Amino acid sequence: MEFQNLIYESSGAIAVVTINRPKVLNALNKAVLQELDQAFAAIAEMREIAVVIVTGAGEKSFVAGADIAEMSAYGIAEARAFSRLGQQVFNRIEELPQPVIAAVNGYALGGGCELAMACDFRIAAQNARFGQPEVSLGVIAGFGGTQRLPRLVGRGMAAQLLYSGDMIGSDEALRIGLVNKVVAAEALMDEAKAIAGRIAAAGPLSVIASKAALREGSNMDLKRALAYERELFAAGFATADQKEGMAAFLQKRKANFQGR
Ligand code: CO8
Repeated sequence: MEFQNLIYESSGAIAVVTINRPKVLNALNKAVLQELDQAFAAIAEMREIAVVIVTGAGEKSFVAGADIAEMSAYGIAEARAFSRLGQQVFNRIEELPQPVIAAVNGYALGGGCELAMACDFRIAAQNARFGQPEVSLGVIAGFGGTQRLPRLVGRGMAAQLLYSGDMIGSDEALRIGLVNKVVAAEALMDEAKAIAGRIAAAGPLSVIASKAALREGSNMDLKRALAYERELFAAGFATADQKEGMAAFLQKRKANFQGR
């Protein structure tokens, strides 16, 4: 796939989507959001891709937010449409069947932090910085930050970050559960690919069902969520992968999953 503002690469079952506007620290304008929307719509149909990694071009920034230059002249209607577009794209990432890992290689501010939070989990470089600085621009987070941040780090910490605009470093992000792991900047992509490789080696239908249970269940009460999990669990027993996975265990060999 060819884009103006993104780089799409794949190797085996792992795809890497790189936001590529390094001169403006990979700020998200409408064009980038539209391309992300196209890229993830296409990846959703690619059965050969098991995992996606999202990162930013350059050494300094993952994504330093929505494009302030583009937004500065917006009126209410354009702001609402921009927020809707960003939310739609990030929902698409959250609803992508395959897992998405954010490899956060520097600033993840505003819309950048929101993009990282729409991914399934986050691995950060030591120099990563996170924050929702919208209040310092006279606006609020509008690509899901007020909703995904408290779900990830709890309401108290989300309130502090959203009201103060404070930036936090990677160690604090690890401490509050915003990221799963912090590694040296030069090791970031290798680490993300190593985790992606382990996911890609698992039963693909099981990974897709686990993501669906995690995502859909978090929007349900526990009783309904457990019923949903039960149905997905039972459906697994209609697959060839279940037969293969359990036979491989009993025969003390590595499973060869077919994704059916
Ligand atoms: N938008 C546009 N341009 C940007 C952005 C951005 N978010 N961030 C950086 N840039 C540009 C700078 O203007 C600069 O351009 P130029 O070289 O032409 O002057 C270039 O990138 C390099 O940036 P700096 O010179 O500022 O680099 P520093 O190392 O000095 O500082 C910072 C790095 C701290 C990251 C700084 O650039 C910064 O504070 N950036 C803005 C961060 C921010 O406030 N992000 C939140 C944006 S708002 C948002 O994301 C809202 C999302 C929801 C929208 C809702 C719909 C309406």
